[in-house]
Amino acid sequence: MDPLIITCAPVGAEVAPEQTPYLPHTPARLGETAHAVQAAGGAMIHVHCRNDDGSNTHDVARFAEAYAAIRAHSDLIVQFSTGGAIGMSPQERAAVLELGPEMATLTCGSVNFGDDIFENSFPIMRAIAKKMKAFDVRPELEIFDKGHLANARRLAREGALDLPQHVDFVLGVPGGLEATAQNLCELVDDLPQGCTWSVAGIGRQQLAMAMVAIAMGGHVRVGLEDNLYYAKGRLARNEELVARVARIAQEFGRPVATPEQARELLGLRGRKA
Ligand code: KMH
Ligand code: ZN
Repeated sequence: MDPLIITCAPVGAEVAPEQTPYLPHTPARLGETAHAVQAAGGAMIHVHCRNDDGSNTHDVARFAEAYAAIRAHSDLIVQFSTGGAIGMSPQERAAVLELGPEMATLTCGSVNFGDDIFENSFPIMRAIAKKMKAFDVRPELEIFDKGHLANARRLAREGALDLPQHVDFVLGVPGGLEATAQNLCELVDDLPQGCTWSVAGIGRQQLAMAMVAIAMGGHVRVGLEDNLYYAKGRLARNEELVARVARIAQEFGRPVATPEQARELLGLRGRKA
């Protein structure tokens, strides 16, 4: 099996700083987290930004500051969110692509998101995909529901998206596909030829999904964006969640990818620093 790529999603848009002292909601704290995540075995960081008061922002200058802090403290693959937070406009979500990160997310369909709707109509997806091509940013396809892979194939048929790509299954969002081994296997069966994949289980399914992915030869995303707890009643630090997955993979006999090995596996090498 290929070395395991561990992605950390340390912030997200849904967790409030009041919920945990470990949310790295400033660029400086993101830089420190990136360092700790790489030391723990992480290869990629999925980035959302906050204002100092913890509110969500997709301000380009704030992302530039976060990007510089992460680069100063780590060699992680930097992946920006274009999902942002519920209520942000598509233009706001896509503006950060102008900074030219190595990767960014492309969510492949709308989905109920708790009591809200995370809106990703075909015009929104086409516009984000087009901007990714223009700024040479590699997409990671975010799949929250079964039909989202069909949407990605439709975008590819239209020429809006090149396939294969790296795909992340985000399972267990209330309103999306549940985080079960059976659902994960069905999604993997349905993957377009040549795609690599990871899974991000929400809440306490994070660890279970990680273990299934390690065994199946997929890759793993962990972090406070998706799960606040290390164990029942015990808040987690991002790097602890990464370290636990790295430890389990090593016990299993699966090596953990360095950022450079991850770039090789994802075909990112030589694209940009
Ligand atoms: N915060 C969610 C509404 C992404 O980063 O691309 C969307 C999200 C997906 O987190
Ligand atoms: Zn995200």
